[in-house]
Amino acid sequence: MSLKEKLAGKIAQERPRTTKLLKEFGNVKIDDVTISQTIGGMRGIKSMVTDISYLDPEEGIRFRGYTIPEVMDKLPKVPGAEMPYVEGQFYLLLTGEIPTLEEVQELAEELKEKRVLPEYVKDILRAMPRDTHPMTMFSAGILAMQRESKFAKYYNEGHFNKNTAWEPMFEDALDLLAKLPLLGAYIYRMKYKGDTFIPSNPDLDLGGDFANMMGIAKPYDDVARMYFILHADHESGNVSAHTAHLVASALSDVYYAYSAAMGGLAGPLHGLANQEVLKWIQEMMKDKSGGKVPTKDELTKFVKETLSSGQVIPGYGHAVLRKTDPRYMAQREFALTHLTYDPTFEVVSMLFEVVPPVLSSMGKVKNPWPNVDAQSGVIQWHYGVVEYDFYTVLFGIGRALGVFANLIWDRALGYAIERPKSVTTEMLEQWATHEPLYKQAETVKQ
Ligand code: HAX
Repeated sequence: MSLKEKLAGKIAQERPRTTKLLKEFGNVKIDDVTISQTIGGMRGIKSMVTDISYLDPEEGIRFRGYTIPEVMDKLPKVPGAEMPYVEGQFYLLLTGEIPTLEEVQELAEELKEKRVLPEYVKDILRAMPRDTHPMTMFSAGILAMQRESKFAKYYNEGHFNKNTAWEPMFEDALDLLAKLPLLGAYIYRMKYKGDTFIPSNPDLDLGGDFANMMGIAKPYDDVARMYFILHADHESGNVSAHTAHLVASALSDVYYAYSAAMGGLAGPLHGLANQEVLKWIQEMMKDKSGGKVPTKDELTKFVKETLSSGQVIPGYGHAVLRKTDPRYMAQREFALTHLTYDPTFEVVSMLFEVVPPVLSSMGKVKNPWPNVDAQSGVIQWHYGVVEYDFYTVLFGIGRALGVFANLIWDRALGYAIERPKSVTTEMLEQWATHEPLYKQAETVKQ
């Protein structure tokens, strides 16, 4: 059975659950909202639905109910490799089922047929100044391909129907997923490797082919697979996933939604933190410890200096997590096994000891522990990807797996256009002091 046929069966099973909740229980209250949540980035407000992944503050992420070690153990492995197929993670996120090797290979073959980066995308990238950030190029490349959208065509030709709208979304998702590694590798080789390109190899899986096109030898293929699988999803409220959901809720297609999401991922408080971590460590080693691994005291002093200059410690803290990110631990485990002596990894490990007590002593940081970004850059650096402003592009390729699965399900379950309500500062002041809200009506009228 093809992935699309399997998904069609799952959608038919799931639709009545959503319909029943809406029709019979639509008025059941699930949350209250405080002023600090409203001003403070809607933190913790339960207002989105997804079955693709769930982030428990203490335990970390589960993909379709599976922990990271379970996913790594259960997903079919690429023959001869340590890590599973990235394609298998997409299959799992989309269907909730661990695929068989045969099912993954069928999907991998389907994606291989779509592995072509249009020439006009290359022309657009080449027309951009070379000092453009790779995330800007990545987002622009995705947006440029919007003309290929099967969903936009289906809608424009007047075929829109709530029952079938997920199908062209599915097609767009597969088309774009197959092209993202090509787009990323093209940007990398154009920007940093003197316009020398390595063609895609149809014998390789998605992760293996990405390593091939980057021009990096084994075990970078496994690094790529691990990286894409770990970054696939982090439930729906994070900036990139939420942006994609919001944009697609206006019946925009996958290309528009994902290009917009990449603008959010490029922010230093979100995906760009992985580049910030490496930059921060390298600058510290250069300026403070003569290029050597600093002592624990030197490192503590540097962490405190960073904080007193008003900056955050990149790679530490999280809006939902309250423990060390299991994505950090998975990468740390890989680094402990594979990275023979690496001074940057030694500093990353020292930071794991030094930073949490310093952040805790500030009294306001809710989570002093490392997140995924504290560890990912050092592995890339070790295998030769020393251009750290490229790291968020890698995150962008991986994040597509979860975001695309969500966008397909959003359409399948007919989720509505997003339109939360805003209030004025004056209204908040009235609520705060329990004064009557007589002015509210007037403000709304204006
Ligand atoms: N260093 C210094 N201060 C920090 C901090 C850190 N790593 N993490 C939180 N704080 C501060 C906040 O800035 C905030 O200070 P103010 O009240 O003065 O504004 C206070 O502690 C409370 O913040 P919080 O409730 O603990 O955290 P938030 O939910 O507001 O923010 C962030 C979560 C991830 C944005 C935050 O921890 C941060 O800026 N971390 C560093 C950047 C980073 O690593 N980002 C990547 C996160 C993972 C991710 O999305 N990857 O893509």
